Amino acid sequence: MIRRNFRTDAAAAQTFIDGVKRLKDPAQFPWPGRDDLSMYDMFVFWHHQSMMMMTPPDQSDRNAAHSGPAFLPWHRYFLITLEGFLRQAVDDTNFRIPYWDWNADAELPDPVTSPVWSNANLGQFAGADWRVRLEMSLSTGDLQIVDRPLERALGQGGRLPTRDGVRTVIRNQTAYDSPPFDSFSSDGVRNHVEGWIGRERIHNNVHVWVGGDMSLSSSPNDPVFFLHHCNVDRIWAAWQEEHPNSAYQPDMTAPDTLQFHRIDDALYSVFEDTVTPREMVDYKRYYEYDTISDLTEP
Ligand SMILES: [Cu+2]
Repeated sequence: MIRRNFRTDAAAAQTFIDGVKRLKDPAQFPWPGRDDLSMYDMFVFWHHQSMMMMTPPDQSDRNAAHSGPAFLPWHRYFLITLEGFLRQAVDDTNFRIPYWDWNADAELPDPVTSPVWSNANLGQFAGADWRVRLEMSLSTGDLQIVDRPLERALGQGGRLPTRDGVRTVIRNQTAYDSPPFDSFSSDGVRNHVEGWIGRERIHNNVHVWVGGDMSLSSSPNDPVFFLHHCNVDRIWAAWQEEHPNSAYQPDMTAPDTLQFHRIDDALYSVFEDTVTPREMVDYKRYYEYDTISDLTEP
């Protein structure tokens, strides 16, 4: 039950690639009630919907899965759910999503030349076979049906975060989050890792660096979304190991305006199940990482 390094573990990388291709196929994994769409496309819909749900509705910063405390547990839940479908797709109960260690690519003279983007790896998803079927409309913001290849703009904007920068955030941020629990002024590891404050702009910067479909609310169209968020989750895991006495915030004494983000609130889901941030804290119930020491050593 180990999440491994996509860059150095060819078997984990290939199994991930095989799995997402099967999950993307409406014949193998149909999205019930939606003609010609697959369960993979359902994850694109779910992510987009989370961004459309402002929490609370009278502001435009915090939504059900971003710019607030639930950012880390919501994406952990999102990945665990996809991981379950991938296990079915590849028929391997031990399979776990690999992570993209973009700190390693940041050290290359030109990160675009990373093996991650070779045609044997993620480069193949920018070809004719992988189709984007749902995308965020740039004019209305709504989700619309399309049929086109994936778009990327590697390295044309943004910057891959440095390992030193990530280590500094993990070491220095002692709180999980802090009032007002938004993107503008909250201190704590969540806002630094999400990338609204600090020098590295960790999670956001990688979305911008990949560009194209990764810069939209329909960003899970690019399979690298899941490898990227696996590494974001690994940073949270490393921080949890470094700060075992720092609790998730906020608890249930926070006002209703923080619904979807308090520790025992249901995370926004398209499924019937009720999963809370508290249930996402102990990730070792689901998986472990092959290493986190690269993020915690001085
Ligand atoms: Cu997201």
